[in-house]
Amino acid sequence: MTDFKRTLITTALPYANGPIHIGHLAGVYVPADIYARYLRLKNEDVLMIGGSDEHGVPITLKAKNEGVTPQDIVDRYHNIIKESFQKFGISFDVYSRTSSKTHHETAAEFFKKLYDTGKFIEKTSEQYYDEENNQFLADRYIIGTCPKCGFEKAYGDQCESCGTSLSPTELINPTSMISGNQPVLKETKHWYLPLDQYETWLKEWILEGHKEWKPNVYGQVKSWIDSGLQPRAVTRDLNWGVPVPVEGVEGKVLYVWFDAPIGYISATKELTPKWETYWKDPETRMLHFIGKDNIVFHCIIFPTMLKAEGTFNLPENVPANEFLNLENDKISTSRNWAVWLHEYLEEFPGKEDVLKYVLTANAPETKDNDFTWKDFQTRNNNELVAILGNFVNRALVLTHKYFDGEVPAPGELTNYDKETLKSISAIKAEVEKSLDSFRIREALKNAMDLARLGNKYLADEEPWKVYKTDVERVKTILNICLQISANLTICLEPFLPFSMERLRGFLNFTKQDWNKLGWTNLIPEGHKLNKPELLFEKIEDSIIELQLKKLMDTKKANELAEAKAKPAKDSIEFDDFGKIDIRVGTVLEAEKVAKTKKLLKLKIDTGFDKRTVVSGIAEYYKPEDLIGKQVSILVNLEPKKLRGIESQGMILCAENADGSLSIVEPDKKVKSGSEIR
Ligand code: B3M
Ligand code: ZN
Repeated sequence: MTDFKRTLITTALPYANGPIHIGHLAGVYVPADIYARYLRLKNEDVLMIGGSDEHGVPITLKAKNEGVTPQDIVDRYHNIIKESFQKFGISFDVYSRTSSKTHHETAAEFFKKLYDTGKFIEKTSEQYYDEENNQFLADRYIIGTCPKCGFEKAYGDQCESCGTSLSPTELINPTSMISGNQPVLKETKHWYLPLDQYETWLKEWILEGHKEWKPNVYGQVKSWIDSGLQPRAVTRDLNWGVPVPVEGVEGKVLYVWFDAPIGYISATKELTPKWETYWKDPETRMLHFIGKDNIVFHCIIFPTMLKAEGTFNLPENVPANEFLNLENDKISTSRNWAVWLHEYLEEFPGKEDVLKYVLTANAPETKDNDFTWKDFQTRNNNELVAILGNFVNRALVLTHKYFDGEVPAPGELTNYDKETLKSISAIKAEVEKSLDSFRIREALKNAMDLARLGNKYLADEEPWKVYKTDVERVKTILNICLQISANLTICLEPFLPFSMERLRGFLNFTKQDWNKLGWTNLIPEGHKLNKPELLFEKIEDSIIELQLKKLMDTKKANELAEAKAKPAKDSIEFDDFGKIDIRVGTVLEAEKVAKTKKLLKLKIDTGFDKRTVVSGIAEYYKPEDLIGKQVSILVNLEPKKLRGIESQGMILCAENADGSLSIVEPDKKVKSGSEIR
């Protein structure tokens, strides 16, 4: 393996058409951040690159739906995303955006070089065109039925139901997302990257040369290559994006997946004049942190672009993650099924690290995983509070109690003391081994072993008991506990940066390099500690219930929105309808029927009599709110006894998709007894 001098970490550029959720965090930003912080602690030369992906059809469609410009949309979400990342402590060295001038220039230049050196093939093909709007329909501008699974809302580039990637002409019953019309086929010219010509090289470079890549990444790449690569269009007929930099070409832009990864280059350019060192010096190691849906773009298409250009480095590793689900359901922006970062930050102030911890402990590294609020609570209460927080708190509080907050001098060490101290270095080695192979979840577990070690040592040694008989021994025990605490501030720094900063505050201790992890005299005797506070707080059931309720409300709203109206019943003769006598009545009295949940007893003025009706609307109306209200009442329905009360007719209600009832009321007040027909 090459010895690298520096590392360039790129993180998938989120689309600026919605805020960040826990799926993005767990898949990309939290692991990348941990890794970057780890390298920085080791004083390595590292850059972490991020930015918003501001092109692509979903953004233009959202703008259209809202009646605003695409620029309005990306400005809005870029700002939300950038701010939430910053508050959450994702330590980008630069967070840029692909609508920037530098990016437009960089992407255009990149395309131009491939164009000028004949790396593309030009092809004219028939593509769908919306005649009403005079526009070609790229990717998501077109929906239809998936030829593979029959899903009716498959996009022109992919079916989200079965995951198949599609081309628009494969869709059955294609429909334009703009006009709703059936589109027509029309000829258009585009530039293609001939991936097929790079197949042999890709096989050598990845399948032979990078067998160390994660099995989920390697496997996906292999199956793409094995099924044969096709030339891929890198331009689109659109007016939002980087214009195709070819003389005389108009109304065409670079395909979003062509320009977006170049965004990593543009962002580096914006950050440092030394950007070329990070992109072209073979002693720089490039890592792409992404989610699994981006694997083909980062392992096949972008590397092929870089190879075709010829002067850039290729990625050394692509530690892609699988997906995170939420409470057993796929996270979805459009269905609002997510925990949104900006909302979390508001609802859980000061608990940034808790979310980082849970997302790492439960990271979808090898398979899809589930985030549940119950697990969030359990990990906080049983791990962060009960193990880490509890240990450092007792070490600090006891030192204040017995030794006035001064680090006591250790006496002679027992074998157990020595072994405990030796374990710190062993833990360091484990954390490194895991982090170096991108097993971030395992690394967190290794790092937490240090807190477990301290907790166990303290519980075994019981200084609060020993103090009564042997104060000197207590000095040694607490010194060791404080050395472990100081080591924790290094060991957990990449994972829990805000909490470790606070812990350093309690210890009155400055930030140390990673290489000091394992030192057993980090804090000298006589060193004065500060007064501690609790490092983590318990999360109560009520907080979790509130979050679950929020999700239940979303679920209900989605069910309502997705519910389909029942088809119409068989037709009837007009005479049949004529038999039904529906009148407007006015409610005179209303009361609950004793011992029932659903029933109300109503006295109704029908215009020609006053009668009693029992109605199952008690869950939706309070009796007092009904008095004086006009209702529709079926008056020639055979009377029926309900709970011993004779009901003389039926109040008509609309039944919503969720089963709730709403009284059908005349639009204007009319005379009681008016016929409804
Ligand atoms: N914006 C897709 C995504 O967010 C895309 C990533 C670009 S990385 C260069 O999943
Ligand atoms: Zn499908």
